[in-house]
Amino acid sequence: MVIAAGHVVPQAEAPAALTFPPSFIWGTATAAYQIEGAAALDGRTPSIWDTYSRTPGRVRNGDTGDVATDHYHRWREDVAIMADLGVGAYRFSLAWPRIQPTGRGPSVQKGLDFYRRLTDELLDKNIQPVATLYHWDLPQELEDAGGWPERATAERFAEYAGLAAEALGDRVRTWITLNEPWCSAFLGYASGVHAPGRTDPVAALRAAHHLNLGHGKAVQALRANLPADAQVSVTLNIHHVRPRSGAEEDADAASRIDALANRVFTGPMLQGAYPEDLLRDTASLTDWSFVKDGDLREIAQPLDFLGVNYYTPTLVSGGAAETSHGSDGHGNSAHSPWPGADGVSFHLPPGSTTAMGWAVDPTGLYDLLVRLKDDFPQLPLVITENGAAFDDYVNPEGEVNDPDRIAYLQGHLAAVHRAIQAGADVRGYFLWSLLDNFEWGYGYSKRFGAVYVDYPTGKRIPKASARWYGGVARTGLLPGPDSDQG
Ligand code: IFM
Repeated sequence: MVIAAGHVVPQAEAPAALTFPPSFIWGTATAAYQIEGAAALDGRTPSIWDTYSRTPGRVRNGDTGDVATDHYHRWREDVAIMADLGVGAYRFSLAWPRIQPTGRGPSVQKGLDFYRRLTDELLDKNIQPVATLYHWDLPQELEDAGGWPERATAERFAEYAGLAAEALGDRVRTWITLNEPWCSAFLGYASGVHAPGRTDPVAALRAAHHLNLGHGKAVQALRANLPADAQVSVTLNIHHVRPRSGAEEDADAASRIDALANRVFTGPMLQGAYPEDLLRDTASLTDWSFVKDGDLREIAQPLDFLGVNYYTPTLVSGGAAETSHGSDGHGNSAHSPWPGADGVSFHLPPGSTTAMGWAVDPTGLYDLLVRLKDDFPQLPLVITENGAAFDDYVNPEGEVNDPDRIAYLQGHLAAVHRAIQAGADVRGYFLWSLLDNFEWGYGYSKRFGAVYVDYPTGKRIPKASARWYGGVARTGLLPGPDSDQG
């Protein structure tokens, strides 16, 4: 209390730090094509992203992942940075074209050795490795043979999963099959803003099914090659879809997008069936006869947790199509990534935005986690990505101060804490990303890292948010929004 002019004025007290469970896992995340570079070294062959990014006009500024952050050579330094921060886990992806270059046949020793060295170093520093098998870098030869719209790609993926587990299962205990299959299917084959850049809505639906099938087969291949205590999962970018109003047409729009974004994956993977409304909404495009007998049984494999990536909510309306938000927040294309949802309009949710133009709204994360708890009560959850891009720069003192990112992370971690209080079984959080990196169609123009990368030299500069996050990871205590930053 403060006494002023004879009155007692209540003073805002600094909010107390929030305490996370001692077993909560604090990590950072990256993906192979976004950071590794060394695109043609040690037997690696092109993936669809090499081809796509080398195609003029596809990626901003003509950027490619040829060098990226040069993590392939600087991995030891990057692990040391994580150790300094004090994070307990690192989620990275294995580059399929580095391990099995053509997507067929035996593995390449040099490719596997890179991941052996990396994981040995992580374990040495008490950082738990979490490997994602597929973060979008399909070997180009498999795309030339038809890519994810073809069933054979699911078979190839399972074979690769078995090879990877056999080679690395002695040191990696947590495995994720696919990262964000929605992006692979619908941005890759419908809107074309991701590799391979096709714009065929039926191919996108076929791709979604074969990604589901590949996931189910890969889970089985992993389990067959991993110790019994290994953890196996998938990462979905579950969209938290909100209707713009209480009108029936807006609710219908939200439900359509929920089916196309979320239930197209959670249905078969977690409940053994495609949702009826999805089949109905897409019936004018396909009869789904590419789903064969036994597929759904194969897809619905038990998982040890669900990986959830969240950045921003999705706001939609139905009725007459509008162009209020221009796109769905995933790059601009004349082609929709939402087959069968022609009348749906996308809107920018209220509030401030990140450098991606994505609304900052931690309530979306809270609502999403609570919904997942209600829908799948037995399934533990891990936030496998959350973070934000801002226009970071190095100041004359050589530092990078990023208070907006700290505020973003603080707000979202507080939402995770609230969700845990509300009963959601959230086991961990991985900040996207450890490093600034190749942000797909946006090239190097968007910086998501907790660590700044000076691309011409490769120099790493931990941002203020890295120090802040390290403090949270080391203590399990989340400071209030206005506490000293960094
Ligand atoms: O950079 C991507 C990542 O590869 C997948 N999830 C979203 C991130 C930010 O767009």
